[in-house]
This record gives sequence, structure tokens and C-alpha cells, in this order.
Amino acid sequence: MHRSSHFPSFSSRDEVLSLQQHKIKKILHNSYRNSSFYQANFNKSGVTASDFHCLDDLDKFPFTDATAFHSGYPSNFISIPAENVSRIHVSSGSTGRPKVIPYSKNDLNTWSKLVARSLEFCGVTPQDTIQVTFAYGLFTGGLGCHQGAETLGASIIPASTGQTQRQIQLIDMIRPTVLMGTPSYLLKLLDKYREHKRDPRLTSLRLAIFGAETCSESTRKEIEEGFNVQAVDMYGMAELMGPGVAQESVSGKGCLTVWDDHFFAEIVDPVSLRPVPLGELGELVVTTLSKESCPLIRYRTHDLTRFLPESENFFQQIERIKGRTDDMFTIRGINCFPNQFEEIIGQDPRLNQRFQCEITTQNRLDSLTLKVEKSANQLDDHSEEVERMLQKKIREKIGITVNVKVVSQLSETNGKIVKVVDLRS
Ligand code: DLL
Repeated sequence: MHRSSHFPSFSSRDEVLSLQQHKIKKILHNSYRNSSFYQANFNKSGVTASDFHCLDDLDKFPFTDATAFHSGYPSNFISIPAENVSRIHVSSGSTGRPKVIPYSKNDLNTWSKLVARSLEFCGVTPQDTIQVTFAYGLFTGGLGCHQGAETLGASIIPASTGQTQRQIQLIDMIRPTVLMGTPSYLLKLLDKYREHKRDPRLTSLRLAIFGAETCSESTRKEIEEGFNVQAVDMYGMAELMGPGVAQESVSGKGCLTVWDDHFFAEIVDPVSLRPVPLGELGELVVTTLSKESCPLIRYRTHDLTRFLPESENFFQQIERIKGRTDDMFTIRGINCFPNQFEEIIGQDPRLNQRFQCEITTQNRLDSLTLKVEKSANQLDDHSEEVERMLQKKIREKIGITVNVKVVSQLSETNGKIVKVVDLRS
């Protein structure tokens, strides 16, 4: 397959590793020199940039976590003068606390190229028209995908998220071939078609690119069968850059190829913070290799994944994200991850796969209410029966008793549904 200039060609894995080593060395020296945050952090751990000689030495360096972003803006964390900042995004991520993320001109340039590379990797070409339904604005999804699509040379419909009826009109009118958005929003769009008795299989679309939140295989299947398209996953995070950190291809479903000429990935046990044995599930930790404005050294993403064998073009591959370490909640002693429920919900066609876990205290006991959206094509109200069935299945499969509430609509932010709302005191 012909690859454009956004796609580097490596002749061996060693070539990638040596590039990473070279870039990390530079990043460590620059961060120490330009950011008082890293100076203090390195000093506290008794390391200096000169202690890094090879990739294995990186584990001498301290981890960075989201608290680094909590000291206001511009902070001692930033490595470039504030006047060299070109754009600022703000992410509340899944934990709610806002993080201010600056980008230099070079950062924006690298980001655009990486999103263009991601799009190309899943078969998007300059001949495609892409409807971007990720939110535009402070969230990195809209503008990030927009710039990348522009860099690739595709046509873009900057629809942003929401106004679902209008999205359908745009698809009818402009006949895009590619749709991008959160899985939650793509399901909502699908539901709107059904509500209006329109067949979503008859659009011009051939490919859906989803990202920004976890998506179970049953949700992917619903999107693929619903729209009669292929659907692939895009991974990213505002602090690292935005969308375009890792990408799934149509022929390689299940694994994300990490653009590891720009991001060095480690997978560690979330408690001991030691590397997990190869192939085991753990927390993804990333060191940015190109970011100028606020480089991240061993940044804890809290996303759960595992290493897979490297790709044929020598990039690192990881499994699609399984969930977040901070999404895990313990209810009456049982550890739960929201996506355990996703697969069970996905088996009932009367439900959308959009749901939220709300945890409260009732009579001094933890209580979990699973709120699930009903599908728009369900004219008859089977809510009570569905609630009973779902409660029974969860008790059988996960071993806990939950309250189930079928609702018409759940609220969302940037097209993402907050999967866990913990209201315990
Ligand atoms: O969600 C960036 C993005 C936009 C990625 C559009 C892909 C497409 P944040 O708002 O900072 O950035 O949220 C980052 O979202 O740590 C994951 O927990 C989750 N996430 C992002 N992509 C995926 C994915 C954007 N493909 C957080 N699968 C991350 C699962 C994802 N979770």
C-alpha cells in the first residue's frame, strides 16, 4: 500500500528503539533545563538527565500524574515561554478536574500529521468526505480530527456533536463517506434514524471512526451493522496531544498501533507501578517524545491495556483500552468495571448500549443503580421486564445485586457519557 509522507518507514524495530532513546535523552535534558516542575521532581528522586543512557534507564525517573496540571496556568510545568503558546485546550478527562494544555506551533503541526497518519492507517484518503461529530472547542476531539483530516487533504464537514436531526440532514445532503465520533454519539445517531423510520444502512457512509471512550465489541457490532460500515477505534488523550496517539486498522481489529516514534509506552501494575509481565493487563504510561510545550515524562494515563506483538511496520501495538483504573469501583467488596455491564446490556436489542453506574449509600450500605437508555425503536414499554431481566443476568454473571433503571436519555459531555457517578459520602 502506498503511504504518504505522514508515514515513516522503519526497516527494523531497532531503528524505532534507537530513535526513541535519542528523543528521550533530549526530552529529559530539555525538561530539566526548562521546567522547574521537572527539576524539583528529578531532584526529589535523586536523578539527573545524565543518568539516562538506554531505554531501560527510564524506570529510574519518577512518574508524572494529572496533579502536575493542577497548579494553574502558566505553571512551572510548562517548558516554553507563554508567548510561544499557540493554542490552549482544556480537558476535564474522566476525573472532572480541569487540565490546561498548551500547544506550540510545532506541537499543532505534529498533532495534525499524526491524526493524518491515523486516518490514512485505517484507509481514509484525500477523496473521502469526513463528518466530524466530535465536539469542537476545548475538547481535543473536534479540532484535532479536523486538522488531521485537513492535513490528509480530505473534505471535512465540521458538524461537531449534537443537533442529531441536523447530522442526518448533512449526511443526506453532502453524502460523506466517513463518520467520526464517540461510540455513545454514534449509537445516538443510529437511534435517531430508527426513531424517524429511516434505514441507516442506506447512507453514503463506508467507515466509522470512534474514540474518546471505551467501546465494547458488541457496541462496535451495532455501529457496523447499523450503518453497514466498517468501524475502527482511535485512541488519544488531551494531555498527550489529543486524538491520534494510537489507531486501529480495518484489517487489524482489536489492536491499536501506537505511533511510538512520538510516544514511548510502558505498561505497569497500577498499584506497585512495576512493569507487568509481557502480555498482561496493566496501566499505560506514556512519555511524549516530540511535545515541546509541556513534555510528559512517564505520564500515568490510568488506561488499562496490554502489549501485543509489534506491527509489521515495527510500531508497538497494544490491545484496545479495557477501562480505566479510576473507573473501577468497589461495591460491597466486589471490584467492578463499567464495561463488565456493557457486554450484558449489549445482548438486549431493546436497549441502547449507553449506560451509567450511579453509586449511592442506602441504609448505610453501598447501592448501585445502573441507568440504561432504551432504544428509540422500542414503541412498547418493556421497561419493567427489561429491568428485571438485566438485574437477574448481572446477579448471575457478576455476583452483585444492582437496581436497574431504564431511562429515555442520559446526559453527556463532549459526546461522552460519564460511566461512573459515585455519590457515596
Ligand atoms: O478523548 C481524545 C480523543 C478524542 C481520542 C477523539 C480519540 C478520539 P480526553 O478528553 O483527554 O481526550 O480523554 C482521554 O479518554 O485517557 C481514555 O480513558 C479515554 N479514551 C480516549 N480514547 C479512547 C479509546 C480524548 N479509543 C481519555 N478507547 C483516555 C477507550 C479512550 N478510551
